[in-house]
Order: sequence, then C-alpha cells, then structure tokens
Amino acid sequence: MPTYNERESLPSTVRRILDAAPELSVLVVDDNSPDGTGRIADDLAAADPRISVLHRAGKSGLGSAYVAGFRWALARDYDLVFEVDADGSHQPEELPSLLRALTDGADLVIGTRWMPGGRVENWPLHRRVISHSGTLFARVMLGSRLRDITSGFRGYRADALRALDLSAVHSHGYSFQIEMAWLVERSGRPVAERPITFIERESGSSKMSMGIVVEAMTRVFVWGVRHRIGSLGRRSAQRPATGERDAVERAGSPN
Ligand SMILES: Nc1nc2c(ncn2[C@@H]2O[C@H](COP(=O)(O)OP(=O)(O)OP(=O)(O)O)[C@@H](O)[C@H]2O)c(=O)[nH]1
Ligand SMILES: [Mg+2]
Repeated sequence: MPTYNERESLPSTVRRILDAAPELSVLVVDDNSPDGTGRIADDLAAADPRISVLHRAGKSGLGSAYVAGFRWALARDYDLVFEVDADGSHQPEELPSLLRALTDGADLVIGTRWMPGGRVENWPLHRRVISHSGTLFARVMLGSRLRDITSGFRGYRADALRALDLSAVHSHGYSFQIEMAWLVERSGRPVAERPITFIERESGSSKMSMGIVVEAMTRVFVWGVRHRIGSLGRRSAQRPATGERDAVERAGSPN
C-alpha cells in the first residue's frame, strides 16, 4: 500500500484489510509524507506483526513505490502480492474475491470498475471519461483485451512478478498500471478481472494530475508503435524470401 499524506484514511484501510483477509500481511510504502503518515504506519506496525513499513526518503512516485514493495515481498517469499490504495477508494472487503481469482489460477487479477457488477461512486463525468478513454486507448494501441487496465486494485502471483524485469519498469502514475498489466498479458499468462466498487476519496487530497494523464497517453502511444514495428519485423523475418517461398509452396503442394 503506497502512501503519501494519507493520515486520515490509513488506519481504517489497514484495519479493514486485516479484518477482511486475516491471512494477509500489509506493507505500507511511505514516501516521508509531510503529514506524518509514516509515523502512524510505524505505530500500527508496532501493534501488529502482520503490518510492516518501508520508509523512503521522499516522494518518488507511485510506480517506484510499488516496485519497492514488490521487491520487498519477493525477497520474503510471499506467494501473492496485492496493490491497494490507502485513500479508501478500494474496498478491502473485495480482497477475498481477488484472492480467489489468483488461487483459481490467474497470474494477475484486476479489480475492474467497467464490467457487470463493477461500480464507481463520487466520480464526476470527466473522471469517468478519462478512465474509459484510457482503457480504450490502451486496447487500441496495445491490443489489450482488459476492460480496466489503469485500475490499481489488483493482485499478482509472485512468480508472475519474478518473471518480469522490474528494473526496466519506469512508469509513474496510471501508466505504471497499464505497463504492468500489459507485460503480464503479453507474456500469455492468465489474467482475470473481477468487479469492484471504486469510491472516490472522502478525505485527504487527490494526486491525480493532467501530467499523469499525459504521461500515460504518451507512453501507451510509444509502446503501441514499438509493438507494431516489432511485430511487423517478426512477421517479415518469419516469411521466407520469394525463392524460398516458392520452394516451400511446391514442397507443401500435393504434386
Ligand atoms: N509512496 C507513495 N505513494 C503515493 C505516491 N503518489 C500517490 N501515492 C499513494 O498511492 C495511492 C493512489 O494514489 P492515486 O490514486 O494516484 O492518487 P489519488 O490521490 O488517490 O488520486 P485519485 O485518483 O484522485 O484518487 C494513494 O494511497 C496515495 O497516497 C508517491 O509518490 N509515493
Ligand atoms: Mg485514489
């Protein structure tokens, strides 16, 4: 759980996670929040061995906070790793549903807002439009089949994370979620989606910005173009040259 200035919501989110799924441990990755979230996390950790805190020196972005958390979990041999926002947008009571999808065989499960049973509360029209357009753009550019590729409420099988080169993932905001989902989807590993109810934060302040949206669009565009060029290259490498092609066709024909 990455945190930056989440003092109001952190304690209840952590308590709700451990109530909903007592077999889980919680790692808070705090970027030296000026509001003292890190100290509150330390107090929670002191009272419950299932809670740990990773303190980083300063705000370094959501993507790198998640990568640091993944490394922490992989170094400790956890089997499953979840991402949950601290701001109350993700409902910890839905973790068991995500957990089941992983134990049923998915390598990545995405908590999806835009599927039957999924919902968003307290979101103005422009946020819905941004979210829908982001997923649509990623589907067109990357050929993804996912319905909510920017969702940050998700779970990975640790082996799927281990198979990725995390040091090559440099995205920050939404594009981090898109990049990670696409890497897993592209590798052919099973990806599941489960409906979630996303509730916009009631306290603290949003860190969403135009810069995050622009970063995501630019990265998805570049990945999409590279991917197409790469698959064109692979296709022409697989296709035999004209002379060879004739030979192959002759060899393949009945006479
Ligand atoms: N450690 C760390 N956590 C962050 C950073 N930026 C955001 N977070 C946390 O990541 C979670 C998700 O943040 P976002 O959804 O990007 O930001 P938000 O403020 O929730 O924005 P909304 O989309 O409006 O809800 C929250 O728990 C934030 O506190 C960061 O740079 N470092
Ligand atoms: Mg949020």
